[in-house]
Amino acid sequence: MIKVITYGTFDLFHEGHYRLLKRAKALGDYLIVGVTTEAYDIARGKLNVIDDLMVRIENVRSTGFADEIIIEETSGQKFSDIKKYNIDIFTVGSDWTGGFDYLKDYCKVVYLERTKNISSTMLRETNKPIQRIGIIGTGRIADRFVPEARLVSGVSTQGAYNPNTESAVRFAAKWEIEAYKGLEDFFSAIDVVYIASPHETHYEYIKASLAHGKHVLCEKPMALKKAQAEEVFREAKERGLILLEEIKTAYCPGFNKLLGIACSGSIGSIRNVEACFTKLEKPGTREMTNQVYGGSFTELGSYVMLPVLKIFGTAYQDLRFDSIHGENGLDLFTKVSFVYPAGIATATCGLGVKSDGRLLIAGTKGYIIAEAPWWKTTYFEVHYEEANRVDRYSEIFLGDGLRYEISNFLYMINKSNKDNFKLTRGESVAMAGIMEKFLDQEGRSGQ
Ligand code: C2G
Repeated sequence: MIKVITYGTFDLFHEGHYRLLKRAKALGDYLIVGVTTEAYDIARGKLNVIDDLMVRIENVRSTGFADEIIIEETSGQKFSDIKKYNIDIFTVGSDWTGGFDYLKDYCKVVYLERTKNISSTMLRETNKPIQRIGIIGTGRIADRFVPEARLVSGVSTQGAYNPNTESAVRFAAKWEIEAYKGLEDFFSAIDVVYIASPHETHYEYIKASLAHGKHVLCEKPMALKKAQAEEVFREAKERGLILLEEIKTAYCPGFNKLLGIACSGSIGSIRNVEACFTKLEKPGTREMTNQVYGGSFTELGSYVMLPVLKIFGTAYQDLRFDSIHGENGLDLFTKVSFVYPAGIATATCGLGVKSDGRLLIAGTKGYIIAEAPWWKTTYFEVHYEEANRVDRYSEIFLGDGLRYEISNFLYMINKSNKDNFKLTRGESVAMAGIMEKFLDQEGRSGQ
């Protein structure tokens, strides 16, 4: 008798799960299915699991493919289950290809092709809150997005569009999703859009997505002109759609904890914010060569403006930019100085100058310090006048962190909650306005 084992969360049970179980059963004579517990999903960084464990077990049972159902509670369990149940074949979907090769010493490991299409008929009929994501732009950030999206229950990455079809096809093959050659085909196959194309194309893609009735999650900087940001938010509101700017820091738990403490009064009234983020970039990249939209501020400015706007708001009295430029005229290092009625702030970023990337928030009773990479906040300290009095805070930051914003986006869609306090429309509009002022000063206003 050939014994097969597979594992999964099986949340919002869909045809991808059904087809996986059917083929797993066909690999042998006896199929054991391990269903993950809530605690294990939390531990392995899977967010937003909706169905209760009992519901998920019942959904697996009702397929009729499982001869035995067990629960998966810990990360080392697969190894011991294989021995305990005398397993011949371990199988899982191909989105995990390579991930379980370590089990090959103990049994055969088979990766079954992931189901690319979750049909709209099924979603309509079962009323499942699964959002099929379409990605516009297939570069480096999109590559980070797909594995993160797999760890958020309730979304399924359906496909990608890039006017450079070759790039879309390569990307889709890598992630086992569809590639769409035309935008119309793309929009008709998906429910929500993630825009990860070059900065200057965001505005047009947002407009097109909204016009097709799609909710939008757009990479930073969402817009490079204030009026454009206002226009797309107005458009989204009129159509009852969610439009959210992606700045991963804004959605991560550690940064939100830090803001909560900063604003709680424990360091008194806040008078100064200094945020710095530098990342040495190789010559020849888009960031270092695009004469209109490249440079450090368009690339990293959103991160460093974020804590300033979060703490002092968008009503600054004065703003000043100072930059160091490279030979091609692009800013290699930029410092923005803000003046507010009750405080001052600097937001510094660089692609060609390395500095101490830290976030410092100073108040009348103490200060908060978060070292680099504070934009993925996992640890910060609160210091007071008495040098030996230090409060220390830690928080998790899972993977590349994009799962937090995907989860937030999904929450807003499912709860029809158009107001996102983690990054408000007003803050996104203010950032677009500052980008616009900067590009004007640099003499590269673009479209
Ligand atoms: N699956 C699939 N096609 C999809 C979605 C999922 O073939 N469109 C497969 C997955 O590859 C997995 C199974 O269905 O084999 C269950 O998927 P999930 O519930 O998302 O569980 P997962 O997070 O993949 O758990 O220990 C847990 C396992 O390692 C996998």
